[in-house]
Amino acid sequence: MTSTSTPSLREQQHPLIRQLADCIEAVWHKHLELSPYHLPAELGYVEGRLEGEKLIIENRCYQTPQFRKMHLELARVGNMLDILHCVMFPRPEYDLPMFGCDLVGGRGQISAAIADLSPVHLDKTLPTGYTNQLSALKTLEFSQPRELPEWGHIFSKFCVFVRPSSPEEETLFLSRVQDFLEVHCTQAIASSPVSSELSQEILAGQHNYCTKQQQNDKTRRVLEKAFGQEWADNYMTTVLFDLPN
Ligand code: BLA
Repeated sequence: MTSTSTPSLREQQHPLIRQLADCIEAVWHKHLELSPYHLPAELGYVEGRLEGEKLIIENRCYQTPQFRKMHLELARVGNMLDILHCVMFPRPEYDLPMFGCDLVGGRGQISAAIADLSPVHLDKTLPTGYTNQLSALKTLEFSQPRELPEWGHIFSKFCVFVRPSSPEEETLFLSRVQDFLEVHCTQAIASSPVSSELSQEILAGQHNYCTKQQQNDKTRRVLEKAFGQEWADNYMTTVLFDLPN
């Protein structure tokens, strides 16, 4: 098959992944002034093999005045594993949380759906505007909530981590991510740069977030099996969770 006749990865993925990818990009385009962000050249589109199955990774990456890097990644391993990964890294001159989202599924079922606006302050507070708007959202009930791993204390009390067990729960998750993104984008464009002292603290908070995310053994294992240990480590530390300077 030639590349022109290959349908995009998104069209082959689980419907929730497709819808969430479309939703993320729609909210970004609606509120933000996007410029391209260039990933290390050879890492925009990647193919490897995992247990005989083809692993495909497709990246889209932007930046804006408030965000250093906005990364949306879609990945698929044969017909076994479908993944959406998204992180928005604010520029440390702005007092903004980290938006992160991960959807992992296979064989028609999403097993892990997580989304959060994660604090970058030691006391785990979010900016007041965020706390007010997020507290006003309805508390959601899912029939299969999931337990955070040990490194998961980086997430806020608004974090949603579930195994969605019905189309209704999938829709509920999708609309909550949309709420997070609407809050995040409108708060971000209304925010002003902070003092360099505060900006140092924010930078340290972002470092901590990335360092903890790099400890996700489940992500690391998939990448190591397909591409080897060195490649996986490089990818996790330069593409998925690179530390800002
Ligand atoms: C879980 N992430 C997982 C799982 C896999 C991946 C296979 C296990 C699924 C399950 O337990 O049902 C794999 N995720 C990947 C891969 C990529 C990816 C290969 O993004 C990229 C190519 N992870 C994130 C972000 C968050 C996140 C931004 O990338 C949160 C904001 C969270 N993923 C996250 C958490 C788990 C997970 C908390 C569960 C980890 C655990 O239970 O130990």
